[in-house]
Amino acid sequence: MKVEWYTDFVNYNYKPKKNDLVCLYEFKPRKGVSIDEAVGRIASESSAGTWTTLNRMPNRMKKVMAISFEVRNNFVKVAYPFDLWEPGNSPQLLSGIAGNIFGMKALDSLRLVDVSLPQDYLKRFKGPQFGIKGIKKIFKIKNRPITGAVPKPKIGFSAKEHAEVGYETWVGGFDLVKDDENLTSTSFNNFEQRVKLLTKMRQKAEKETGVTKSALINITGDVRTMEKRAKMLHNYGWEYAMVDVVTTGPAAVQTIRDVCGDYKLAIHAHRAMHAAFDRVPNHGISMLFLGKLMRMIGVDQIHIGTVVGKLVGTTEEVTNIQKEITNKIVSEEKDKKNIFMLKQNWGKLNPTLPTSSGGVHPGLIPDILKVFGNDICLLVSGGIHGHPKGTRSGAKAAMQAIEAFNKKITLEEYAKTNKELNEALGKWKRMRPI
Ligand code: RUB
Ligand code: CA
Repeated sequence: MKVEWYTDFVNYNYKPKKNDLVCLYEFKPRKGVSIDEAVGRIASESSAGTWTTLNRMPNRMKKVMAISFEVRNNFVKVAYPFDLWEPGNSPQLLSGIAGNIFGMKALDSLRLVDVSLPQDYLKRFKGPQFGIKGIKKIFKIKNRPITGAVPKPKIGFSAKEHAEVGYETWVGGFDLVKDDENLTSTSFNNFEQRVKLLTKMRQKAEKETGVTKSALINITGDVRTMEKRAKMLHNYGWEYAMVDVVTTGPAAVQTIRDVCGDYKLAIHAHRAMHAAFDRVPNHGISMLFLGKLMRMIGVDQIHIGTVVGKLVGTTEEVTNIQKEITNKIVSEEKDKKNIFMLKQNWGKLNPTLPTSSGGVHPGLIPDILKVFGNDICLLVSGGIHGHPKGTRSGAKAAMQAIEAFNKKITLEEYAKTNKELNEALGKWKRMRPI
């Protein structure tokens, strides 16, 4: 008697339909489990299967069964029928394609690499409210990155000290002052107080410099708290709300996207915790997927890495994420051994501005701009506050490094006539922190 029906979910002649959602997984079967059995399990457990054959099985069940249809080395493409998905429900998408399958005993490891989303599915999400053009318009910036810094250390300053460091950052030439991921509202640095003090300091900085300054203030908390905080930011005239999108989760981000739509606030997405599921190469969920999910839900900026800074992420990985969140049409990328990403048409959804951050200092800026170009939000924190002459000089040094790159002059040459850059290079040179 047949006990299992996993291979009913495999069909190598299947051609995906226009409205199928297609996932790319990297998989490693446990010893003794065949490829067909392995990929059948992936499709089954993420759609309409169970571990054993059943008595009641109407024929129309076939219409909601996912099909593993292409295997290449350790990669499999799985097609999911459109009807499986509730329109506009991002947590449900994860419960399916990124749910139980990671725990199956039949696989030693499994990684969700990418998903190709049909137009009709994407249509039910808002996507970024401002997009790259909209964000650049806030600051009237054309040919350079948007610059920002977190007061460092990342938590510990009072609201007053935080706003003072922020002021120095702004007058040094930076556009943004950013909260760090673990600063929300503490006994020593209360959210409301921080907002009020930053508002005052920004007025002063804008008056003195004559240009627009803004902040990425962290509203992270339970959803109701985030709503209140977003409202406060709106009332005080801010342009952005920052959210830790992994720790709060896609459902929360989706709600906050609606709230921020009403308040005309751009969303800055910090990705703290992403490395818990994307760092181990063959298991978990890729950063590419997270970036894609967040563009779909609608964040305006998201951290994607630096390549050269203190945190993990190779050039290939990071540039693929950049493509995914900024291009309208993305094509499949593969070589003889690996499939890196699937094709995607983003239709009318705005792009998300990549944010590059983590262990950056002026000496690394040319390397980063070489990889990303000028359409990024560049965060340099320790790398300005650790400047021998302090934050303001540090911000100047970073701005000088950007100028040097865009004028095609080496940092060392530019430093001859720019003393802040010279001092920064004296301390850090071109070091790559780990
Ligand atoms: C940067 C910092 C950010 C990380 C996040 O500080 O603490 O939270 O960059 O990492 P510093 P990522 O500039 O002093 O290193 O952007 O890779 O998610
Ligand atoms: Ca941080």
